[in-house]
Amino acid sequence: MYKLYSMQRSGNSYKVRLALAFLEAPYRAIEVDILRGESRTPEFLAKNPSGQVPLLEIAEGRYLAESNAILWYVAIGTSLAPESRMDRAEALQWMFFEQHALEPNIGAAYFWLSLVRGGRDLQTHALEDWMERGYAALQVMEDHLKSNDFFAAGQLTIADIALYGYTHVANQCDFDLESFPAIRHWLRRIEQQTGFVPMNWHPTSSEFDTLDVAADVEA
Ligand SMILES: N[C@@H](CCC(=O)N[C@@H](CS)C(=O)NCC(=O)O)C(=O)O
Repeated sequence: MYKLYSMQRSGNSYKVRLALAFLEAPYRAIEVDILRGESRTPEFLAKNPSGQVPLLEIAEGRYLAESNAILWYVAIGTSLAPESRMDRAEALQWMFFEQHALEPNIGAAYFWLSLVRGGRDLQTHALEDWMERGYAALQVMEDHLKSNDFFAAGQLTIADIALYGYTHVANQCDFDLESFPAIRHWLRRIEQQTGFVPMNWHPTSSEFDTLDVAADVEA
């Protein structure tokens, strides 16, 4: 069974939890509170030198970082990972877009405005840039979705899951989706897919441990 180090309110972590839910793949979730520095302890850095979640332990001591790499790993061989050369490349195209155009802007705004107390005051200098670039990314997505139901291969794939992670919380960090009707329809389309789980969903308590409990188990 996979072991997933993740934080409940991290969009990057949610992307992986959402894919595992669609795939009905069992896993043990270990909550890592990045706001309390739990991803920067020597123990965690030994697992992922980047000090970030999500992190998937595939087998004893075998770790995979980067949400979109994890999405590919868990989805290969399923309908969530396109098969043809072009469909795969297009899924990757959108997943790179997610990491350079969406996540650094809407993800950053979500982190500082929604998760960090006083974050708005700490980041006033950056907010304007995040808004401008975030809206530009949303416009690119809107234009694609005007004539496509999904981002790649004409069906739900990990490209949609990657983009859903932060787009669905954009309204929680000052972005107004009113003028992006195609995005709003796509969000609802994802939410109607069989197996969808919201960001605040977590596996049952027996499978859901905190970092401390996991440390005890491993000791
Ligand atoms: N490119 C990485 C970004 C991961 C990332 O930024 N994770 C954040 C939470 S959403 C984190 O762990 N931050 C803690 C830190 O950097 O100390 C991915 O897609 O997985």
